[in-house]
Amino acid sequence: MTGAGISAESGLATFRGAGGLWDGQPVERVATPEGFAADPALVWRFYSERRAQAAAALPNRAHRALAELEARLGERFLLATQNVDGLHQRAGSQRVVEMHGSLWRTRCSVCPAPPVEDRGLVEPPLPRCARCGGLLRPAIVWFGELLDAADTRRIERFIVSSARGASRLVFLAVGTSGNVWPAAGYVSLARSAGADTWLVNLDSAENVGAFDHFVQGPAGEVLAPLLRVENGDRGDDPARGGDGARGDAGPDGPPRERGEVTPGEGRASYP
Ligand code: BV8
Ligand code: ZN
Repeated sequence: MTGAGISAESGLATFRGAGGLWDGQPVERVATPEGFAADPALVWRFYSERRAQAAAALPNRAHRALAELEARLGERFLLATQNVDGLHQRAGSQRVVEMHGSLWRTRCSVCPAPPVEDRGLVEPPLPRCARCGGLLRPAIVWFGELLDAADTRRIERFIVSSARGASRLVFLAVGTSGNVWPAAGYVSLARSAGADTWLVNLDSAENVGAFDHFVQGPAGEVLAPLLRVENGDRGDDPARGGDGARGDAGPDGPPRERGEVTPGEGRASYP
């Protein structure tokens, strides 16, 4: 499960905090259906700027680490992202669920015409649907809107079915503050399914208490070594729950990673 933090080292702003996306624009004006109804030009300007920024960005080491992990685990891996920037796919990830939609798709705000690929920077006059003449909008899940049921079903099925599998499920969240639902709730579903839960994040998170392990630091620096993707040795690799890491882990879980904090136990700073 990834959030805006994994794209920070690619130069894309996160949402919260100083200089965050919500810093410039009040979320309800640009990321809600009501905001779009009130001022569609403002919303299209906001998303066109994000398209321009994302097009100019490159996937970073953390994106690549997850793509490499997928290459190793195949069907035993699923990446659910809150990000709409498409950098995971550009890093080579294929088993990706874009729970909040994508910057690179546009759909009709009125009729159920299927979304279309669209990389355009939109200015007035705003584009309209060829089928019903309704205003087109970014195919993004805004606040107050339901996620696509097929996406939530795919994530939930992966968690539940993995719990029945031979090897232990590992739930890894990277670069997310755990503020937005239902994304913030999947760690608890995974825990209840017996998962070993890890958070890799620059700061603590709203739902940090739901994680067995918190590795604090920039994802671009800590994720690849943690996943041992680059050098492929099987050391204490949380992604190999049930073998490798789990097999030789003591009762208090896998050996501590540098910068790892077990929630509730003081803060370790990442060197
Ligand atoms: C829905 C698309 C049914 C737009 C987005 C339960 C409780 C409370 C509220 C709710 C609830 N259930 C539903 C709600 C309402 C709402 C919600 O969650 N509100 C929150 C704000 C309280 N949820 C919804 O509306 C969802 N729909 O539930 O429908 C319904 C409907 C009505 C009423 C009830 C139910 C739809 C949510 C999806 C909205 N769309 N994105 C766009 O992108 O423009 S959400 C958007 O914001 C992102 O996609 C992402 O999900 C979220 C931002 O969070 P993060 O990605 O975590 O980013 P953030 O900046 O917060 O944090 C970044 C982290 O990275 C930081 O912690 C930082 O430390 C770290 N970091 C920074 N740099 C690095 C790093 N980490 C590692 N390395 C680094 N280098
Ligand atoms: Zn239409």
